[in-house]
Amino acid sequence: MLHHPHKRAGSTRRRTGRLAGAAAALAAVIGLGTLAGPGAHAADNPYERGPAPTTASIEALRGPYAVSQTSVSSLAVTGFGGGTIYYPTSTSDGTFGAVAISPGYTAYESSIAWLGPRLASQGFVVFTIDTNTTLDQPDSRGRQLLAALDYLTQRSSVRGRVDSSRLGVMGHSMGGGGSLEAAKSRPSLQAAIPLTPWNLDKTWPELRTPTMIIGADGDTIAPVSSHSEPFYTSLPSTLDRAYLELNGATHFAPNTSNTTIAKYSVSWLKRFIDNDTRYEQFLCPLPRPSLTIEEYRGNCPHTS
Ligand code: 9J3
Ligand code: ZN
Repeated sequence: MLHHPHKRAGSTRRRTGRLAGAAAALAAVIGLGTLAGPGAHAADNPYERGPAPTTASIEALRGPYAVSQTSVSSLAVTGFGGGTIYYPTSTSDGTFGAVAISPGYTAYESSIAWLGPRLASQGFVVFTIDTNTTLDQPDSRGRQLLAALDYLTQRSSVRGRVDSSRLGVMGHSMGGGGSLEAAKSRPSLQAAIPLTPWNLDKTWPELRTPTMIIGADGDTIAPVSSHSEPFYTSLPSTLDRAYLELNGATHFAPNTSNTTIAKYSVSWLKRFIDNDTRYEQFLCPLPRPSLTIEEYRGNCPHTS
């Protein structure tokens, strides 16, 4: 976006008639059209990244950005167990929002690795982490997610690519419980997405972060009746919040590539980390039950 001054000078929709045609023709003649990358869309919203989304684009295995990755050794960090950073390769679109993702009890980074390139290719820096020990509890996982975000924005090799004011957290199971803990302790976080979350604390009225809780109807480890549903219900009714219950899914649905998880996660992160209202269409009106959605609850329209 930063190298497209023709797009920043005035949005396409403000040009009309012959002037618009002339501008388009000039852009074509000097080859700007072929330079236009994923960030070519005119942005009144400075955080908007990538082209206008479609159902196909948010369901795709990869989004518009090519992705690079770099490994972070546990020996090089404190407060969490290292991990892998996935990030858009291009430096032409300025900084990106970022999200840290924790695995669950006894599990490793590899168990949530599919989310790295899937989300980064849509225009986020994504840090999938290992925890200090695989037995760490949700409160510890929450602190570790925050330590990982601090490392990402302050010390990592990609810190210059990250907008430190636009951060989010995700996690599976105890890592999802950890994402609730992280949001509770750091209200400046812009989005949280707990995935089949597990936590002994059932009430989260303290959260100020827009939160989408994703549960699974067949989860017998963190049953939605005693985890995801009370977590969602306890969030402030004034908060932008959502509850997505996967249909025909188990506790381990977030451990393999899952298009329903991906498309709604991308939409939530875009809507609240990037303030990108182009994604509101996938969240409001509330998605209806389907072969993949058992139930969806939330507020519409969103208020933040
Ligand atoms: O991270 C998880 O999978 C939590 C579920 C669990 O095994 O809790 C039992 C203590
Ligand atoms: Zn509580």
